[in-house]
Amino acid sequence: MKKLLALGLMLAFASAASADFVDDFESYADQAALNAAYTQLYTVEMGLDTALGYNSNQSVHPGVTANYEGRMYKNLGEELDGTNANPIEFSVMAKVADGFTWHVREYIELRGYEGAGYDDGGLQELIALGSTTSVDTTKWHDRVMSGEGWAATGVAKTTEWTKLTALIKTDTVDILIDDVYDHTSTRTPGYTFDSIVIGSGLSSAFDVHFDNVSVQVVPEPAALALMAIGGLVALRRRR
Ligand SMILES: [Ca+2]
Ligand SMILES: [Ca+2]
Repeated sequence: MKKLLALGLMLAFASAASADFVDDFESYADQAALNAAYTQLYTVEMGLDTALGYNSNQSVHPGVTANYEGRMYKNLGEELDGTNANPIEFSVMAKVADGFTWHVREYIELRGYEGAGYDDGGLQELIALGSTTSVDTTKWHDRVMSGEGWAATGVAKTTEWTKLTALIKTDTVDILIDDVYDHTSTRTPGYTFDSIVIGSGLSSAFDVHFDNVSVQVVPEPAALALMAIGGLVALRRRR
């Protein structure tokens, strides 16, 4: 019975969290391999760093770039929407280069177009996580295009690896820093997401490394508990 219960719980959790997009950048042997997986948008590429990662060996970074450089995208191959019952968890580990000043415009974006992917029809929604220079430059930032726009979080930027998360629900987006709730933006419901963009493509006087980019639909804890109870009831009935 215990084994069956454990199996039931494992199945409940496995089916609950579907990883729609995860990249820890460890699988790329070189820049050419990264470029085969992503579409580089500018001459100066979003670079693969094979000597620095978050608890790992590799990550990506744009370097110190001039205008319109260091930016790449990848289509998700599906349309994802977040709801209150099943939010999209969009997260990244980010680290500003050692010795940085506040002039850092680097971020990653989850985008939704009218069509099936990046630049296919009109841009409907965009959620960004990272660093910009337009609001309180000392803090980590986020952007919800249909909601608050660019906003500063309550957490200061440092050169330590920091987890930035957007929990996208029906008509709100919760922002978390290192898994601690920071604030909530409104958003227009119904727009679905289809692409990931890494790097701003804007001039930035300091470099930022990105690792563990993740987009996945996750049930709320309450929904998870219900699924676990459901699995338990189902197992008991089978006995
Ligand atoms: Ca890594
Ligand atoms: Ca779309």
